[in-house]
Amino acid sequence: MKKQENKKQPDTDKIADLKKDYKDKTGKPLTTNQGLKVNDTNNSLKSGERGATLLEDFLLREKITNFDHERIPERVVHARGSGAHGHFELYKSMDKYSKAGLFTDTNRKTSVFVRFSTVAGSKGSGDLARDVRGFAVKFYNPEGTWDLVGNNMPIFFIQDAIKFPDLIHSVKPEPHREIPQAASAHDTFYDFVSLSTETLHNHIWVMSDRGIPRSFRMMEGFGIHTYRLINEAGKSHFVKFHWKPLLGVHSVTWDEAVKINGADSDFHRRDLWDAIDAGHFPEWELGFQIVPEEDEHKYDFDLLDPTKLIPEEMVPVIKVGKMTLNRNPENFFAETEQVAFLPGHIVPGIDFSNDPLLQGRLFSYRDTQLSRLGSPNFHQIPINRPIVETHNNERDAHMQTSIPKGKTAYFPNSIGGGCPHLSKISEGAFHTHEERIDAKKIRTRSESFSDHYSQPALFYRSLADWEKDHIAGAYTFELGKCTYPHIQERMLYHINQIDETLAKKVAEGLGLKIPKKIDQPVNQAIGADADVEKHQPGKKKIYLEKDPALSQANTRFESIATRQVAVLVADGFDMKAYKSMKNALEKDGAMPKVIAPHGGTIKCDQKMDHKVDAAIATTESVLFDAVYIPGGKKAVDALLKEAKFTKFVNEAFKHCKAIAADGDGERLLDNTFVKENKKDNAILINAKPEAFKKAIAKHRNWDRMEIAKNIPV
Ligand code: HDE
Repeated sequence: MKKQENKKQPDTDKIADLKKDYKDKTGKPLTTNQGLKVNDTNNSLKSGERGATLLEDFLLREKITNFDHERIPERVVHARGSGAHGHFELYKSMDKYSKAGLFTDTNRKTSVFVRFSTVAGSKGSGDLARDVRGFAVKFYNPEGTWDLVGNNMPIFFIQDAIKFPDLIHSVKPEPHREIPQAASAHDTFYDFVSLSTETLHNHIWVMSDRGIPRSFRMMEGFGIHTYRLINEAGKSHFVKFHWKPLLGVHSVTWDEAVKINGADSDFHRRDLWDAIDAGHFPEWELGFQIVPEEDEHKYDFDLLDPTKLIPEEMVPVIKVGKMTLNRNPENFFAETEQVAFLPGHIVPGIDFSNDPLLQGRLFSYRDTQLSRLGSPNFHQIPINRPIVETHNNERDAHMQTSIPKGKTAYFPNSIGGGCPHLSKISEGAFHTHEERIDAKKIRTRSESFSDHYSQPALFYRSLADWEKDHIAGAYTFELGKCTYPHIQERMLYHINQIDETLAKKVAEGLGLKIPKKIDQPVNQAIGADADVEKHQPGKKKIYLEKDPALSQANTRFESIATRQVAVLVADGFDMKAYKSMKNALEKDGAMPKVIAPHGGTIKCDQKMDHKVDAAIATTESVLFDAVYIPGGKKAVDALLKEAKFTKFVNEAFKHCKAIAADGDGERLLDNTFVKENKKDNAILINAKPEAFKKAIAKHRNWDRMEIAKNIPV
């Protein structure tokens, strides 16, 4: 991740297009929407100084009417999100697999707009909910826009789109009292999950650290469904899309997540904005997992089943290019809120598979924009407008902003010279891959979709001990919030099918026994007339012992760029120690922030003033990745008088973060739980800044976990 000067970023094609709609009010007079200059926007027109307001007051009416209609419906799912602009560059031509311009032309800088989101919460909910994160990318191509609308987990909860309303109704706040907000830990969700065993794989991912990322910039992204790539010769390969963050995949702990939501519920939104604003542009590599058509049936799972991933051990990810996000939106509503992603937005060289979840999505995303953005003309909104001209015979409708010329709006025509005219495939027209189909029309689920325990078990087996421990904690917390013992037991039964040790731990936490069997059928994902026995999930299969790519223990740990380091100081702090640490951290892109007993400025031992970034009363330990105490006798005496500094360090220690202290700084550590644990690898006392940097790059010292659990903060 390179630090770059934000202002110097050249405009992408899409930014140049958006600039046509920028409105800059600097130095401009206030006018009505008709351009009339206004001399008073503070007083309405009245019948006398103390009289009633007059209906005539068009200024009042325009201002209030606009205000009354400011809100549009929030997204029915993924309501809370944050967006950014950037570009995608290809490493080398992938023409062997796809004829899409963005996968063949290495000279291209494809404009992108990305929106990250949580799923269940409303627009104003906290960023640190335990949830799936949306990872939606809009590629503005000269051949038309392609949307890759994915998540930060490689699989989904359900196998058929028709179940989506049920899934979402179960996780959203319960309908009678609209509780809880942005949380899956409640009765209806576990009722649904325990009766729909296809959900168990995505569910265990949500229970893992993937459900509480440290940053949007430190998440993987996945297209989830199997898609097709089509080359110039018309040959099709199956593909899964992956986004790999160059900063690695990192998460916070549940205790932090709960506290971050209170301390800064915009934590992820702010983190993305600030990083881009500071020139630390987040980057992801795009990867393909390619499966030749002839291998479609060679796996123990069905490629069309969106609850299954293809282990990277079986099909490696080929890195094909890099996406960089380097510009924040100008206006949240105009861009991030109004952007409309549709999996059906496709370009030649990419095509859909028959995944029944994807097929349903192809309907839903266009449909939902009609109530959210209000008109089939939503594609004319600047952020949604393709970078190429569009022409067809669709006409009129609400908020039509273009002025199509001519007499004809139908095809074929001769009056309009046959225009807009059709194009040949050789001229770039889209052509659906001609798949041979010989089948009955039937409402059912393929039996090949019935294996529901093998992949959650593979995921769990592939994790490090600390990750497994977090999962046990998450299940215990979530199921502990479920008030029906029969649902808790049903869940324990399923967890036991995934892993017996895990089930034992969770059962202990819940104070329940693991049932040997439960009321059949468990898989109610089938219709009333289906053969119930046939669709029961079979016992887990082990076709691969472990897939290292599934564990965050195997991610990248090289960089400390953008890591927030709290520097705890008071008047008289040791400037020499501070400067040398600050310079060393900043050299590698970390962001030291001065935290002091009060705001404004603070004096070092050289009597110089230093700007305070946050008064201790206004910030919390959970907002930082590491802590440094530069020392200075007078300063540390002052820090010891303020209990929140001690709490700050104890929390950082509990959350397994790197902590460094120089000189007198050690006295603050001696007032905390660090005192008994100075041999810890990520506790650095009078050590070289390099050692501290190494510890920060490791993200957390999970070896401390057992001690950390007993820290009562
Ligand atoms: Fe979505 N989803 N979804 N979803 N989804 C929406 O579209 C839907 C699914 C995803 O930042 C909605 O414009 C159905 C899978 C993201 O604007 C809606 C089904 C994946 C976003 C919708 C799914 C996603 C959405 C709500 C089951 C990962 C946010 C607003 C068939 C591959 C995009 C909107 C943004 C948003 C429907 C399942 C990802 C209602 C019916 C699987 C990232 O159309």
